[in-house]
Amino acid sequence: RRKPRVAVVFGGRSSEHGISVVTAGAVMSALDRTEYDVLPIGITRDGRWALTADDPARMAITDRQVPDVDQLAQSAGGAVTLSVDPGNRDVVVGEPGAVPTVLGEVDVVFPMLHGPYGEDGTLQGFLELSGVPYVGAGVLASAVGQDKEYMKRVFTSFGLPVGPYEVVRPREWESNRPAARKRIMEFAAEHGWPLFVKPARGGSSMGITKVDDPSGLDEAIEEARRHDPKFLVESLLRGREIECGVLEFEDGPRASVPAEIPPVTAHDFYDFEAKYIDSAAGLVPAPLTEEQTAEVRRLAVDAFEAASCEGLVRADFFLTEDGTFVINEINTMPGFTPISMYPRMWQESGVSYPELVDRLIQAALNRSTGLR
Ligand code: G1L
Repeated sequence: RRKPRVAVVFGGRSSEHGISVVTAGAVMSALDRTEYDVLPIGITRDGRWALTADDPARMAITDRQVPDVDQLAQSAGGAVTLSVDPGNRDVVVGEPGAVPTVLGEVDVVFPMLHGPYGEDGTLQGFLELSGVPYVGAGVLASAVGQDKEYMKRVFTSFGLPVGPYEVVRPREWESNRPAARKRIMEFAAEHGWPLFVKPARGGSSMGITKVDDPSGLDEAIEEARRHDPKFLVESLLRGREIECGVLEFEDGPRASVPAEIPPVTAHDFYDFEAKYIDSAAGLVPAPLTEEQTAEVRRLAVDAFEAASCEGLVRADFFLTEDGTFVINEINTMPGFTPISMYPRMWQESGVSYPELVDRLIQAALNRSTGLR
């Protein structure tokens, strides 16, 4: 029996290029080499694909320097063109213009790219067309997880509690700003200030502004629209921030113990580790009552099912002052270093980091490919 070959795809044209490289290195270190062959495929900051060395040590942060696919690619002989032959899942690499080399079959892809073209369903669609199984969310769940409007619409239609929001589409903003502003002002009159203005798509907290009064609105909208022409307005939800991990087991999705993210302090905000590794500060398990814990775990699995997730998801909630949970968002590609919240919640639930990586690959391999 041949060992399954796992292609780890990382880097990419995103502001989180470095953290993607670090995370891919951690996944590669955790992969049991007696069970799997590993093919590291980096994508440079300008979008070229490169086969890099199987050397996780070089993918770690050293002296506060975040690694980079360009560096890794240089030492591995430079960038190459790379494609997947849909017929037989062969990965083909070649210097531009030269005779391509067939590297052989890839059995499963571990996609580790942040934002557009990585976690929004486009890479997943390419892998579907190529007939290659891949870890994590499919096309639909990835797209839902990337679009805050459709995320809320899906949750609402499945009976999950969401906070108040208003959406402004590009056509409305471009053709009738006064109407859009009026709608936002009515929203503020009903729900109060401050408001949060957020780009509809895109990860992390990029492009999000807290607006305290009407004078800051237009600037916040401009900032959000630099990331996405569609934006959302949300009200401030007072309460505690609770997260829960969901992982697909052989018999279906299960929820981890929940975690609590304490309010951000000025120090944390500028802390290098906190910013780049999405780590540390969370309390695992969250200090909740038994009933609250059961409730948030049930909601997390419901969110996984509502968005048709596969493999894993991290569901983020607010426990509001009246004691009810509201779902804020799901993340189909959560922070995934061993000290990130998702792996920590599973560690505390009895699933180690290497076991997590193994379960995700097994779930991907067990999924049928093609039409389902
Ligand atoms: F493939 C998984 F398991 F679904 C997966 C892929 C990527 C989980 C988590 C991530 N996370 C990342 O790639 C990132 C946080 C480094 C950037 Cl989105």
